[in-house]
Amino acid sequence: MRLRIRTPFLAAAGLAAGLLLLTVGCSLNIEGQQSALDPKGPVAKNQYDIFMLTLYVTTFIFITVGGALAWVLWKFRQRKGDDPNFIPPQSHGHPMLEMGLVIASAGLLVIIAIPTFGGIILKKVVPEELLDGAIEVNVVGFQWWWAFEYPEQGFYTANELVFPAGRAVKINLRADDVIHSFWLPKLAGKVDLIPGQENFIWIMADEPGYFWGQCAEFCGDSHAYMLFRAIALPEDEWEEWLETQQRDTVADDGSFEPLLAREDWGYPEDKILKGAEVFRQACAGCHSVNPRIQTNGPNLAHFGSRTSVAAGWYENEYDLLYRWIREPEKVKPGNFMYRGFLDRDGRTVIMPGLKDYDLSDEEVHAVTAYLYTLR
Ligand code: HEC
Ligand SMILES: [Cu+2]
Repeated sequence: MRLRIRTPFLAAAGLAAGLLLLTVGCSLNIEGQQSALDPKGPVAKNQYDIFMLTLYVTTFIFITVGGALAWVLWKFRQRKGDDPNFIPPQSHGHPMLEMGLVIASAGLLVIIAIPTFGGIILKKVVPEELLDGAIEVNVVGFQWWWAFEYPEQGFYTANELVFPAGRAVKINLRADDVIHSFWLPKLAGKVDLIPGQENFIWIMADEPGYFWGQCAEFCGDSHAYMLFRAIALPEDEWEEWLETQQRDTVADDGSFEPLLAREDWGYPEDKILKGAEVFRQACAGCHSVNPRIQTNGPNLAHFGSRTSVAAGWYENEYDLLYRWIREPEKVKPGNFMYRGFLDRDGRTVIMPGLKDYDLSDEEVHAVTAYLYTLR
């Protein structure tokens, strides 16, 4: 008898524990790259505090309700010699107890609601004392990458959001194709980018740091590969970065020749010049290398100094960049590199003549090396 009850129970408990382990995700490391439990700025800290408060309140409810249930089950269990047909005296309601439970539940909800509303207001409005020195960035989400515009300085970049540590960053969130969601787990919670609607969030990093971001709203084939990086710099490096980003990186005579001094090219001259030619023919239709112009693909003006490739999916290393340019389809299924882009009605616009481009390995090597001269 005993065995018969215990075996299925243990099996179910084991299964539940196993499923739980599977569903908690890939990492139990609280300091992991995409951990929201390791806040590094005021907005994330506020959201973390609300999360912990909610966790405490719900743990309290779980223990009291679960404890009461377990106690009742134990106290009124059937004992040896009990008459199975015995019906205990019936009661119908207990107004004091019921009122008490309603009031207690409402009270717990209020405890959670007050800081939650505070948090909603906080993330929408930069506090007065942080307005001084705040910077502004326009973010547009695309399938499956991010365009970052610095409107005050008038330049664009992609997939890496750079900003000064210790200052508020006002982020205007837009989308043209489908709904995306901007999520920097260590700096701030998710806010959607919705076509036709203007959303806003602000972030701040307490210290300089390197952060991992992710699109957090399912947006099609390669949604899971729609990452980005955020880099909080010390003040002097930020000023330097700003200045560099606004500089041109290629000659404006249509040759796409890098402006970087030849001795710094790091590759044979003919290779780079060939790369420039490949870029002009096969890439420039979608990618601008002018920091002041945004086209259909990520702006590549200063790509050589970026740390990641393919919207934060790869590190920016030669072999990985080569692989991306050689076969982007294998890296990010369904992505629009070489395929065109989605227009406002969701139709794929194929760039004219694109399909005819079949680059040789040598050409891909040339253009890969070329991209590293754009700094
Ligand atoms: C039809 C338009 C189109 C053409 C042509 C095109 N690309 Fe792209 N490219 C894109 C799009 C769109 C993305 C973003 C893909 C993604 O991450 O989902 C991209 C991404 C990239 C990236 C990664 C950028 C980043 O910040 O992560 C690099 C590098 C790149 N392309 C290089 C090239 C090179 C080199 C060529 C020419 C051989 C080329 N592209 C041709 C549209 C194009
Ligand atoms: Cu997305």
